[in-house]
Amino acid sequence: MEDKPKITLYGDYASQPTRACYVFLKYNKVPFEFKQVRVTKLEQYSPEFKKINPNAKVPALTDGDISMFESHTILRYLHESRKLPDHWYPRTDFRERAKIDEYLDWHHNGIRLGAGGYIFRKYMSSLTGKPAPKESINESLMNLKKSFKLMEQYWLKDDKQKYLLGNELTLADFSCASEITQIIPSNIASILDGYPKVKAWFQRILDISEFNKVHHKAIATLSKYFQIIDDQGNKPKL
Ligand SMILES: N[C@@H](CCC(=O)N[C@@H](CS)C(=O)NCC(=O)O)C(=O)O
Repeated sequence: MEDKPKITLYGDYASQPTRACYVFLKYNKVPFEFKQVRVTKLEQYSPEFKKINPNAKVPALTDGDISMFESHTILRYLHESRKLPDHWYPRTDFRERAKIDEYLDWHHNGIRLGAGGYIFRKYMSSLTGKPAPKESINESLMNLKKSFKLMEQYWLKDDKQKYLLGNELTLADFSCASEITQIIPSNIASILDGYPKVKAWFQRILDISEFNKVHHKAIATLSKYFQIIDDQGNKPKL
């Protein structure tokens, strides 16, 4: 067997894009080492980590003498360098690949803007000493609804389709579902009831054991922290 250099994934279980890369490695049985960089402890700003990722964000990855950041870059690199099955990100069918890229590019200013934005503003911003104003929390909620609506009408419009881009898993599924996980322990978990296709698709991903193990732990941990903040505020109207 070819001797590959050892992969190290740097990240935090509380980070959505870290979880996407972590689960992808686990699901595909790629050996790797995980080094925790705890964002709540601002470890992403340590000089050692900034040598790996000067952008000071998780996740980051090293593989022998190459290092990289941005979860979608990491996923694509792992797929190609470890020769993982084609369905994740087709090598020859550039049309299918374009549809996956379309999702991956939309992700950052789509679902992440809404879901990540809501959780950061509602729950995490107080950690920075500057809690977000109510209007900006509501703005994230609007973005989240817009994203869920698009998912229902576009990627998940066909009821017979199991995953975002068809009946096989692609990079888009793990990336998107990792972002949605954090909604479950939050005060807006019931928002998914209004988007039944998203809810059913998300449940299908959550039922994948490698995904479930990691995300179940994240939901439990976030839930304890979110509860403390929720006890101090009101439930928003959905
Ligand atoms: N687009 C990046 C997002 C990376 C990112 O924003 N990571 C967050 C955690 S989820 C982080 O490290 N935040 C720390 C900071 O901004 O200081 C990706 O997909 O990897």
